[in-house]
Amino acid sequence: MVMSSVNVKMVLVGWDGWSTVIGVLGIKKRAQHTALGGGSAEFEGGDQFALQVNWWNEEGMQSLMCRETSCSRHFIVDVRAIGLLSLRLAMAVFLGMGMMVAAFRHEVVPPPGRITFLSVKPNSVLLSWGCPQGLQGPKIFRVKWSSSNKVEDFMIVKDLLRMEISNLGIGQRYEFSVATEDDDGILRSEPLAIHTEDCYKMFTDLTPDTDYVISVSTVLSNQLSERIPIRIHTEPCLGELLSKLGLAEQYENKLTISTVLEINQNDISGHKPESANSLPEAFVKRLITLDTNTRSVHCLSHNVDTDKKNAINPLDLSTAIFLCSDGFLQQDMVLKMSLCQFAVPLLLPNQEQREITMMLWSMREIVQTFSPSIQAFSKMSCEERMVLSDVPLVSFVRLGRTAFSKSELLNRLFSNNQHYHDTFYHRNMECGDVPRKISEGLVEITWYLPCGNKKIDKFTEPVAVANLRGDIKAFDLQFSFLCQTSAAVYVFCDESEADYFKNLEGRDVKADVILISSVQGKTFTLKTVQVKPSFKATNESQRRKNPMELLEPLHKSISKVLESSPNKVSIANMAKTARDFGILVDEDSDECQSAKKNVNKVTRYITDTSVFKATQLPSQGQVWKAISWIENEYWRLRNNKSKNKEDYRESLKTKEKDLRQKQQRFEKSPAMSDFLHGVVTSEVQRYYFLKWLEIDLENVSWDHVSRLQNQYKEICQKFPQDEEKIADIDKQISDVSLCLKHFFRECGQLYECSNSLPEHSRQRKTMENLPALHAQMLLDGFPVELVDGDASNIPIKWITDVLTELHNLMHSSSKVKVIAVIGSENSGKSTLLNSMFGVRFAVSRGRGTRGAFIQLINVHKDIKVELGCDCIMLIDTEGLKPHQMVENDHSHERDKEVASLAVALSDITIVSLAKGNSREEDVLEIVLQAFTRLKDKGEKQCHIVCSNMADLPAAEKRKSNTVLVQQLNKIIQKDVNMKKANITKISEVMKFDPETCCWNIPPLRCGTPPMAPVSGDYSKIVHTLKTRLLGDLRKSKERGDLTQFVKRLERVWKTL
Ligand SMILES: Nc1nc2c(ncn2[C@@H]2O[C@H](COP(=O)(O)OP(=O)(O)OP(=O)(O)O)[C@@H](O)[C@H]2O)c(=O)[nH]1
Ligand SMILES: [Mg+2]
Repeated sequence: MVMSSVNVKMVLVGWDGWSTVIGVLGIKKRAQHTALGGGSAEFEGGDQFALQVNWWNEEGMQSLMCRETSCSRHFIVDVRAIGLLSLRLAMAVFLGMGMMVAAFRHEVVPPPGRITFLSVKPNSVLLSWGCPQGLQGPKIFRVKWSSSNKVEDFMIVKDLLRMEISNLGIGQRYEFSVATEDDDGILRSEPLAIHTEDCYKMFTDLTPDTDYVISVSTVLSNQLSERIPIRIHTEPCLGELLSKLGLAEQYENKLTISTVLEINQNDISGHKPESANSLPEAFVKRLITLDTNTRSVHCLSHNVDTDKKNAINPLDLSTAIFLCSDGFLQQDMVLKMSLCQFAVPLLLPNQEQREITMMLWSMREIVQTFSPSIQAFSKMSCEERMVLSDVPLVSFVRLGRTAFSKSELLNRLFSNNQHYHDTFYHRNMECGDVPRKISEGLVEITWYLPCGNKKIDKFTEPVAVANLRGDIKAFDLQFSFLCQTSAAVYVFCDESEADYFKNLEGRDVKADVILISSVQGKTFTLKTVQVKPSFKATNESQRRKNPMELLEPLHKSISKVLESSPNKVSIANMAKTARDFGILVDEDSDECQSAKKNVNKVTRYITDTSVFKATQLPSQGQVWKAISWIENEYWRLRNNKSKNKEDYRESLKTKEKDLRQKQQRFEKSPAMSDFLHGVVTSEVQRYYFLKWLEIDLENVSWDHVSRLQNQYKEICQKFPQDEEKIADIDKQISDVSLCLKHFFRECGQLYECSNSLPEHSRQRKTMENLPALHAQMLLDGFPVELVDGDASNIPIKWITDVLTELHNLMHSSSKVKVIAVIGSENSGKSTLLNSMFGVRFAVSRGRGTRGAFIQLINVHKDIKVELGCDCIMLIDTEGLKPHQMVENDHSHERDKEVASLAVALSDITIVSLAKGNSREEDVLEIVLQAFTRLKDKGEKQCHIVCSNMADLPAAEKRKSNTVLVQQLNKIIQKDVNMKKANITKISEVMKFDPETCCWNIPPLRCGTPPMAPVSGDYSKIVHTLKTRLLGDLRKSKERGDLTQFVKRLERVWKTL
């Protein structure tokens, strides 16, 4: 029998009775059993054995006999107790007739790398050491020190590569050693000695982050020597910065999405931040509304050019906000940062706690579409969730200070030829040179992704780029982590400091290390570093006079790394390494992990999405569609062949009753039970659960849906007349798509069904809380489906109860004003609402919104009176398709009905047009018809936005507005129904001033995706539009609270 090599001192040997040897049962690390080597063995059971164990060590063969023990299937040899620290151990176990020979090797515990002192103070020392080579898994170190007067002490640390030893004697010599420990086997580093600082005076109660001058003179016989001054700057303190930013409370009670979405005075007035404590709000609001100038936010109260002391570095500001936000706001901010093409935090430092957190959860939502070189040829692109994507990482760090901006150089290096972009904030940007207080040690990440066009792409392969803020001497942990996870680490340093890299000799460095070495900031060279067997740097480029001249060799060097099938680790997999280094991972919280487990219970039922919907979400299937048809028919009487309306309606009612009974027979499915279980647990866990589910569902249906969406988009563009095909793909998309809305829909249907059950029935009781739960979700920023886009119907009982519960949750103060968007399909309606208000309506490339969704925004108490409401409801609707659909069930009229509903419910309607679209006129016709159905025609405020339009000079804009008004008037005059109603011009249909209500919205992105950021012009106009809309809302008359809203909703839907 052969035993594999083991790395422990305990061996568990097992056998069975007198004759059968069953071999080694296992290896036990920390045995709690009494060890045989100590003279006794622990056995369980009945038989008696005579037992002998032989082994060999450096001293020759040793043996141990054990007789008449009680029976066991195992016993334990404690190698440590026998004093064995040898390399080879062979063991024989004689058991009566049976004999077993086990041979195994014991490996040497590798010692830690070199010890260095990061700081030496009068009574403390900051010690760091290298990672033991080749040692996998958790690492335990024994740090020992002894002073010259023989005081000794030690500490055991786990998974850390540095520690601060305090309470040392002042001005004394200490010797330190660090040993890797595996159980009790230890191998120590070379000891290193140092003197703690001598002659000192401790000053306490100094102000953090302040300049002090301290001078010392010698006093001898009352004579004073010359003063020797020293200037010091006390360390900044996180608490102080948070107080300055007004975030002290949020460090414990985190900021949430719903609080930052709230509309307040600043939204109405558009005031710029006056003082530091309004900066966080301004930053987050700008960011979630995709403002590309977010990072340059500063207060008006001080001049950023002259008042550096009071100014705040944007990296400090964003770090503070991240430290004070909950996981969902962090995730939202990271998503918006990536859309703005800003680098996002990978390792977030918390200086106060001396903790570093890897922001894996925060990055989960980032999805990008790009074309690596293999696919560029076939014009195919891949759509990937970036944390799961195996993309090589190249990292950039610095040793000491650099005379130029590393981040600016990176921006140049990774900006496409087409468009320069400041992905990393750098010192030459607004407030970028303000000293950083809490963001030192931050590691940011971004991705360079090719679009497949050689003229545009800088690199033909995707690459992740990390940037460490601060000096690697002070942030050794981050540096070591990057050395382990990157394909290459580029280090900016001065030649005089190159010796520092000898440090790397004992370390586990997986990455290629390349120096961007300068000689006193005058000449610059690229050097490759060889660490093993000893440190050696070789020039890779010629000397250059200017760091920017290094761009070309750097580009070459990175391309070489990318071509050489480099080490590729997805961010999700990097989390393992992070944990080994003692770095926290944001996803490791109990709530997040339990939520994930609950999601797995739901998703285990999914193999095919359509089958899953049919079997696990049956209440919303064909039966609900049939009920919807009947409900709509009841009011609209489109198919009534018999003359008597009442008889017809009666027959419909009977059919509906039958169908409802059929629907009630569907039991709550196992997946739905698991879903409800996931949703009703604690509030924090609920949102983790929903987010995980959203992400997992997207991963499941991704390929199929996106393929169909691309087809849909292509056919709509190339063959708009092929309505049959368009309808077919549309149906396929709705069949295969599976997302959160389907689960919520099922909740609605289960609730509606349970409502017709007897009041005390168990099933009804279990559904009772669902409306309140959904009301809370609406308050917390989740959209709710108003019109079911597949069944073309509103589950009216469900919506009524959800909104009534919401009214109760708002303590009956739920006066609401409504902004709705309608218009051309795929014209950016959902994107527009999202960018204006920071909300999260579904956005997609092909077929996006179906039916209608609502989302709620709170109004701050200070402006409730001014705005005339307690909350604002946003309604996002399905795009209008003027083509005649082939179906004969009137569902093709759904989009028109939804548009009319939205217009009727709203106080302001935004009409979105895709300019240049051949169907523009048809869309306008549907819009005008929706307005003319209203009782209060001509009263409703309307804004028309034209997407993808460049901003025009004032005169041209006026001209184009006049053309639009003429076009609208022409449509009115042609329309038979409007003629009948004596309507002749636009002012009789809607409140619309062409001077102030026509908007040209520039293209969303600036350049070619995926590297194109959101355009600054887009965010500027969208921001102005939002301010205008809020101004209009203020003037619009009050229309009651949510209870009145639901009544209006029911009335309007029935009479459409
Ligand atoms: N070029 C360009 N693309 C945009 C603009 N606004 C949105 N998009 C993109 O166009 C796609 C569709 O945007 P959506 O906001 O879903 O459009 P929609 O009008 O809501 O679409 P439907 O709901 O399907 O009618 C998304 O990929 C957006 O990123 C824009 O102004 N210009
Ligand atoms: Mg949409």
